[in-house]
Amino acid sequence: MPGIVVVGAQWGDEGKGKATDQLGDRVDYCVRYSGGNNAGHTIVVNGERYALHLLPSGILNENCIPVIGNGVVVDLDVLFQEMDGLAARGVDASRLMVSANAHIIASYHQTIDKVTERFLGKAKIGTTGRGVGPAYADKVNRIGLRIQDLFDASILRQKVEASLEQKNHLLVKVYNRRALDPVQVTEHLLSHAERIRPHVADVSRVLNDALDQRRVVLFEGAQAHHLDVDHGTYPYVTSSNPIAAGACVGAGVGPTRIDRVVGIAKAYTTRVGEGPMPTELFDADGDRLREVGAEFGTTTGRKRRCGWFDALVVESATNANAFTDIFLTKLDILTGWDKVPVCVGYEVDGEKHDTMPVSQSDFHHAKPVYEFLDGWSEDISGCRFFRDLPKATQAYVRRLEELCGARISGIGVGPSREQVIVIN
Ligand code: 2SA
Ligand code: GDP
Ligand code: MG
Repeated sequence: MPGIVVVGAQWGDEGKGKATDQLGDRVDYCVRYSGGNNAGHTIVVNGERYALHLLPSGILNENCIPVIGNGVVVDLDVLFQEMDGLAARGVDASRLMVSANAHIIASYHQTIDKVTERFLGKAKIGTTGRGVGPAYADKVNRIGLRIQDLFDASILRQKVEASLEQKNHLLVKVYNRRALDPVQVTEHLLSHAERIRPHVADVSRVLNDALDQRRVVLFEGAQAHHLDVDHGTYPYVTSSNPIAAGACVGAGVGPTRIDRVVGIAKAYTTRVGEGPMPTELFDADGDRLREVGAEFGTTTGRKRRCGWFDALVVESATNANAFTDIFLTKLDILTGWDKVPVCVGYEVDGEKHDTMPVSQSDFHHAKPVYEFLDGWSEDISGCRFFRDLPKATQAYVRRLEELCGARISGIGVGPSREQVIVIN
């Protein structure tokens, strides 16, 4: 099973970092293929917590080569801070490989991200403010900066000037801000050139050669299916393709290379930022899920919106990503409820739906139809086999499996590396 993709099945923060790490020492290459430092992947090893934003989670396994693919947008300041932070904790990041075609997040992308959100007011997306959307916009607009441009100062200068000509106009005339200085921006970017140079590689060739040799390559999705710019709840999405197919585009491997697609689903639902979420709870139950589940943004610290498991949301991700199996996380957080509601349908303006509606307006009005499953009171965080789980917990897992359309192959019962149940 050499080509494996890990994809969030909901709106992110399902525990992809932990699930990726859990595949651990069997993985030779761990590849980020989309997004940027908007991501926040948390891994707990021997009681130590690591929050990774740009580096692939495989960095924590010393036999694994971490790779940043062409589909990622890279803020070099953040990348080096993250590498230095890990080095200070004894984690060596020197084997990192970065695609020459990956795009760069420059300081002006962050500025534009923040002022646009402020300008949008109530219509805002709720971005992480890391400059991710504007960097992808420049990529598609063909005025982006690539890692390889750092090695040609005159090209870089021209590109920054061209890009800032437009942006300064917008900043000064529309947003009433100061213009940004292209010379300063270019000099700052060039100051990173020599440090990144030894990491730059032909990632597509490296990965295809590795797959030819039956090495295990794990493509680590950031964000999630429903934040995908094509398949998510547009416009309340991120600006890249986190879905499984995005791994091929964002790393340079063909679809025939992918053998397994693991959907990561939380045992309930969370979302951060704006956009529809039918099972969102606005009452004490929602607060309880947030407190017990520690549902606060790994990157921004924002409160995550919390609600019950929405089977239609995960089933739709199973459909578009062809999950071979699902890893169900944070099941331990559901301990202590008499009944656990699971959304099995929607009512939209009097009409019943058993799959996610095609129209986004309908999804905004969708009222969840719940099935109430029996809860359990036992602490399950020490369980390591499916048979150790209380009967009601087993029934909850089996029902989710039925509703989501893919086999559940693993369960998270706590944040630590070893708090996992593998189901064969
Ligand atoms: P952006 O910044 O342009 O990608 O924001 C667009 C939308 O995508 C959402 N988004 C995320 N949702 C969940 N988790 C993310 N990572 C961090 C985390 C988020 C944080 O791990 O907790 O710390 O707040 C992430 N990144 C982007 C975002 O909320 C917008 O809805
Ligand atoms: P990611 O973006 O999908 O990697 O997820 P985040 O790291 O943003 O958020 C998931 C959070 O849940 C992190 O704090 C993890 O340490 C934690 N976590 C992951 N799996 C489990 C689990 O099975 N149980 C519990 N209690 N916490 C978990
Ligand atoms: Mg996260």
